[in-house]
Amino acid sequence: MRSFQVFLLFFLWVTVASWINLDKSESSSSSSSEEHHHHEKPHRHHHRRPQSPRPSSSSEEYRPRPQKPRPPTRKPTCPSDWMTFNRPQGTWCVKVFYTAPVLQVTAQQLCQGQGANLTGVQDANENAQIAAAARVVINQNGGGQAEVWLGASRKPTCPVRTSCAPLYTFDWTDGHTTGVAGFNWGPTEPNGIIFPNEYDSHNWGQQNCIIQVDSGNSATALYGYPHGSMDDTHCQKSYTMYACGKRPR
Ligand SMILES: *[C@@H]1O[C@H](CO)[C@@H](O)[C@H](O)[C@H]1NC(C)=O
Ligand SMILES: [Ca+2]
Repeated sequence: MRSFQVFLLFFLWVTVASWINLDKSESSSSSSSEEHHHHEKPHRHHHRRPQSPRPSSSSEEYRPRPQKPRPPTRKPTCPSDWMTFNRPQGTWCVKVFYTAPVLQVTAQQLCQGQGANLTGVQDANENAQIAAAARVVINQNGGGQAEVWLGASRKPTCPVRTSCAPLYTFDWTDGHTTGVAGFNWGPTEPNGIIFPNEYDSHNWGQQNCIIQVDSGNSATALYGYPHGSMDDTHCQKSYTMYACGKRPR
C-alpha cells in the first residue's frame, strides 16, 4: 500500500515535469517568432503542487497569445479628384490641369510637385477619358481649343519622320505606361517638323514632345484634328494644359 503511494507520487512528478518542459519549448519557439518581444520570464516555472492540477488555471495559461494587430490591408486608391485607370501593370491615377501657358519641362515640374509625372496613355479608353476630362476643364476656362502636355519623348533612334513607323517613334516617360496602344496620332502625325524651316525661324530642332489636342465645344481641335488626337510638337512651345499621372497611395 505504501509503495503504491510512492509510485503514485513519482508518477505525478514525472507528468508535471514533462508539462514544464513542454511549456519551456513552447514559449521559447513562440517568442523567437515574435520579433524579439519583451523577454518576460514565463511565470510557469513555479512549483506546482502535484496533487492539484487545476484545469481552470491551466487552461488560462495555455490560452493563445493575442494576435498582433495586422498592418492595414486597404488597397491603395487614387485621390477622389483624380481618374483611376486599372492597368494590367497596376492602378494608375491621372488628372488634367489648366494653367497659364507653360513649356513641357515646366508642366513636368508641376506634375512632380504633385508627386506625379506627365502621364502616358496606356490604351484608347484612357485616351478618351483624358480627352473628356480635358473638355470639362476647357469649358470651365472659357471653352475653345486647348492642348494637353503628355509624358512621352521621341526615341533617339527616330531622328527624322521617316526613321520609324508612327507607333514606334515615341517612348512613354512616366515610368508606368507601356506599349503603343495608347498612341492616337492625328492625321499625318507624328510629322516630325524640324525648325528652323522656311516657315519658322525658331531654332528648336525636332518635335520631341507630345500633346493631346482637344476642344471644349467641337468634334475637332487644333488643325481640324479629331478631339483627343495626338501631335508631336516642339518641347519649347507653351500650352495651357497638362495631364499628370501617379501611382495610388
Ligand atoms: C517618374 O518617371 C520616372 C521615369 O521616367 C520614374 O522613375 C519615377 O518613379 C516616376 N515618378 C512617379 C511619381 O511616378
Ligand atoms: Ca507634329
